[in-house]
Amino acid sequence: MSEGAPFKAGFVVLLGRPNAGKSTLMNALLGTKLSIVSPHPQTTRHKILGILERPGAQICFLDTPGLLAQPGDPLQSALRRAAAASAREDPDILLLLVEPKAPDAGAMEELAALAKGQHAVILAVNKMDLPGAAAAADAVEKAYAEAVKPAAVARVSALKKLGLEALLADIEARLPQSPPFYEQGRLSDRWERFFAGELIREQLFSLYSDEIPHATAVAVEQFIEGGPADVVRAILYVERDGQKGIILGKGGAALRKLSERSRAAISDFTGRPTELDLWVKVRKNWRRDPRSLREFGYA
Ligand SMILES: Nc1nc2c(ncn2[C@@H]2O[C@H](COP(=O)(O)OP(=O)(O)O)[C@@H](O)[C@H]2O)c(=O)[nH]1
Ligand SMILES: [Mg+2]
Repeated sequence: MSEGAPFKAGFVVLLGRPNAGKSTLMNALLGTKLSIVSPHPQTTRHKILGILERPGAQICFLDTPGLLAQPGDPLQSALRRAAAASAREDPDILLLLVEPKAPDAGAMEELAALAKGQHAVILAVNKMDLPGAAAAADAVEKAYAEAVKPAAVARVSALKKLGLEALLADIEARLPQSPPFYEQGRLSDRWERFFAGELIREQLFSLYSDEIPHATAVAVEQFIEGGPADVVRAILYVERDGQKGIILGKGGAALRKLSERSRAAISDFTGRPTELDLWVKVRKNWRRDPRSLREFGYA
């Protein structure tokens, strides 16, 4: 920041198809793992705020669940609506994230419609570390230049942390003058309790086949700080008895592994020793039940 330059602050919504790398990019920009990541679409179920402090600016990123092409159940529809709604809440910048492959006409049309508004639009082509990415990026950028007319284009690799400084400069240049929205040192507007649930979900993605993490909701019932260790108690809600059996595994071995890995991840996140008490319950077809979707914060 040059001497006396006015402070800037604003909101940047990350939008794109599931798996474009939105959560990986937000984490890379923040330098902290705030949003959980997996190779499976629809890992992100909440809008997650990540606050980046720069010498002259506060950049507030909002990671979204991603615009799924064809929602298959009420949970997926709710996630899709939430992602589209963040774009309509008039952020200062809409950061469209795409992969370096032949442009997906459906996605482009949809993003072009959402990009209409007050905000500046930045197109970022992610996964530039992949072979053949440069040629594919040329084609995607050309198509988006016509359909969306972005104010700036960036090529990045969220995974290898390439191109991030240039992207941040593009973002900062387009933020309005404003005092910061959040107090210094804040990383998010959510509490550790929320992230504990997310870290458990991330372990579900890494330890079980696809069906299980998608069919599971995590409710953190208790998060007690202090003492020799924080005490976290969480319930995994699955849709059917069979899924409960899979999560438990033979003699409960699978659940013990899940529990130990989740405990370690939560402890890494908070920087404090943690005890984790995990339970599994069946809530029949919760993904189709509006009350359950509300209860778990998805609608
Ligand atoms: N090769 C490569 N893979 C990436 C990159 N960014 C994300 N990924 C992978 O893409 C998958 C989806 O990432 P995620 O951040 O969960 O995508 P989201 O659904 O858009 O939030 C994960 O397996 C990531 O490791 C990247 O820059 N390069
Ligand atoms: Mg995500």
